[in-house]
Amino acid sequence: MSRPTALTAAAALALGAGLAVLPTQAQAATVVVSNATDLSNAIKNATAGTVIQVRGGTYYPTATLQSTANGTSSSPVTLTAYGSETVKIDGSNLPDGDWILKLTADYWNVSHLTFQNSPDSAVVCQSCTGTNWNDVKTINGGDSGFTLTGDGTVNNTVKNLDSYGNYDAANHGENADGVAVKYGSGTGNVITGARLYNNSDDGIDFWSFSSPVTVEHTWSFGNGENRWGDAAFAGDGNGYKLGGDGEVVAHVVNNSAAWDNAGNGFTENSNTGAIVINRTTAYANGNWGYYFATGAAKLGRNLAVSNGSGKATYGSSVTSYMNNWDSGVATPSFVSTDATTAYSARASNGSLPATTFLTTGSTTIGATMN
Ligand SMILES: [Ca+2]
Ligand SMILES: [Ca+2]
Repeated sequence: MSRPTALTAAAALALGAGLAVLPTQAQAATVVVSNATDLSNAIKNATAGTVIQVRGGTYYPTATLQSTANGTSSSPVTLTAYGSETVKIDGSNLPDGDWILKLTADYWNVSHLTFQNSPDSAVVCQSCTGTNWNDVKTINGGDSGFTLTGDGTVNNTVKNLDSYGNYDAANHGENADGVAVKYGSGTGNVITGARLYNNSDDGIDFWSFSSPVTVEHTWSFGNGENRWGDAAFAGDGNGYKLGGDGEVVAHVVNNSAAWDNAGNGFTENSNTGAIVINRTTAYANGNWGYYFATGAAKLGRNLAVSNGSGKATYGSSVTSYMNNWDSGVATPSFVSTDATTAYSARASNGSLPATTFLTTGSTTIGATMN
């Protein structure tokens, strides 16, 4: 009493038992891979419901891992580490200009993977709908760490991303951001729980993206500093660059922080839309804490301290209320200005590490740093 299996079917064929045609075998629902070739094939050949589990180790693909295979909302494609094993996918053997992972696909869940040393961007999701990224790292690459781009970029969630050390040498650091949501459109995209730091250009950049993106529980720090000895360094170093290229978009940033960025903590970057910035903290950035000179941003309950150019500068169309630069609003003291714990390992559930850095205990103003 055994069910037919692929093995018995193949054995029957070998025995000439009359099976003229074997049906095309769909990729098994769960695929465990342990080398770069199998990883590449599994990604390329995925179908709705495929679960790709990557064994621990460091993988060196020689071509971009890519797929155009869609999952569905009820049967997504899953790409994740096997068990609790540590998986690094390293771009060191890729040709110049290549990305490590490119999806032009819908309904993928990607988690617990590190993408490092890419010649160009590490991860690019192009015109993706319904993808979920959880506990992914994009580090030390040659352009932006994590990118959403293209029209039809809808309902994607990037949760607990660490993106750092990215630097585009060819352009002297001008372009490599921690997260880039650029050149496209589509609603429902959320970035939450991210640490975006020590990238050559900006922490977050929404250049030429024409639909609102939501950011929350995110830390953007140390971006735009020349850490590469580049004599012609051109990184901008904004913590949150919330627009550009003439798009008018009401992006939203809640409960997030920017510190030690070379440029502004938070900036509209000429986006004249009604950007909402609520309960954030800008500390020790090189230029302004908040720079909203031309648009109609709504700035509420934000805290700016020790920024090089000052707390905030904004035009007459901006709504500013209950920020520590508004009249009658006190500046609470920080419990700690030592950022060391901000670099600590994440909690076991992937959330930001516990810290007192930049906390104040206030229930009315500034980021809560969690
Ligand atoms: Ca730039
Ligand atoms: Ca940028």
